[in-house]
Amino acid sequence: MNGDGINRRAIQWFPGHMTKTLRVMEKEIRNVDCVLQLLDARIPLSSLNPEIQRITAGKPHLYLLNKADLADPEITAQWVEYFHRAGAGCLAVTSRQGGGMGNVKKLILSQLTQLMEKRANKGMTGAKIRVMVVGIPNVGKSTFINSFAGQARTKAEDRPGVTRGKQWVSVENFDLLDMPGVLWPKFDSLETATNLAFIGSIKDDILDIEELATGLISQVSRLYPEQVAQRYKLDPQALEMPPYDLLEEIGRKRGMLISGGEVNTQRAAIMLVDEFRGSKWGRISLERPPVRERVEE
Ligand SMILES: Nc1nc2c(ncn2[C@@H]2O[C@H](COP(=O)(O)OP(=O)(O)OP(=O)(O)O)[C@@H](O)[C@H]2O)c(=O)[nH]1
Ligand SMILES: [Mg+2]
Repeated sequence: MNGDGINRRAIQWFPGHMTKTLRVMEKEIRNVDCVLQLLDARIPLSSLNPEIQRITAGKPHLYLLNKADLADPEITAQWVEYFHRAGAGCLAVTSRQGGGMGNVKKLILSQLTQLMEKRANKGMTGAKIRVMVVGIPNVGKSTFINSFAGQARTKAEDRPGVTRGKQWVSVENFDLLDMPGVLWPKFDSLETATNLAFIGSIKDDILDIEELATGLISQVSRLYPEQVAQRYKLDPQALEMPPYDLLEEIGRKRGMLISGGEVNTQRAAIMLVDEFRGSKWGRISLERPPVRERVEE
């Protein structure tokens, strides 16, 4: 589809350092008691890394839907229920605001009751609980660890690829392992790839910003038409325009013109992507849980 056109080959991002991270993870998994996988609350399934699932299978595994402040709260609640129905521990959190960390601690402890009992029987009550924190690039792993610790202990910035090597952080009776963000070598669908690009988990330098912006605006216009129309003062019908025309229209409205009265679509595209990521469009979930199948009686 070229209207929403993001090229599958261009979007696949799996540099050598990610292969290395997966290897480190394979080695370190033996040294931890449980895994916390951070997912982006706006795209819980697209941000769930199948390579992490494979490597960490066999260890207690919890899911945190991070950046819940950016997602549609109703949809996030549905996702939490979706994970619970699948028998998985899951919480929605906003690491940047630091709330809810007490609940995360409780959730970890509730998953590890057997281990704690075993340790108590051996008189090892002082042993720390080792937790590996994993997830896609830029999902907020380091920010989460800083919130959990109540102070900045790791470097966190708004771009993928900030954490470059593993780092242990000790907090009370927990040892948390911060890992570099990692994707996987082959995305199962173009939708997964574009979702990851929209939220900023794929390096923007390798993407065509106009393709990214047109893909984003057409997807969000389908899901949250009022929010897009309101933000850019558009008639609801305008959202039905081909995405590139819509990009031009928005750029024109914002006065992003170059000589001859043409719209600077590059600038408009950068603005759109930045505003979406900065939650200027409101709280938006790009992905919804699969419709629940009816259980046969
Ligand atoms: N709005 C919002 N932003 C968040 C939240 N958590 C983290 N961020 C932001 O997301 C960006 C990335 O955070 P990091 O903690 O560096 O992400 P990371 O997963 O460690 O990234 P890598 O080390 O690059 O894989 C930063 O700008 C954070 O401030 C959150 O709950 N809400
Ligand atoms: Mg990090």
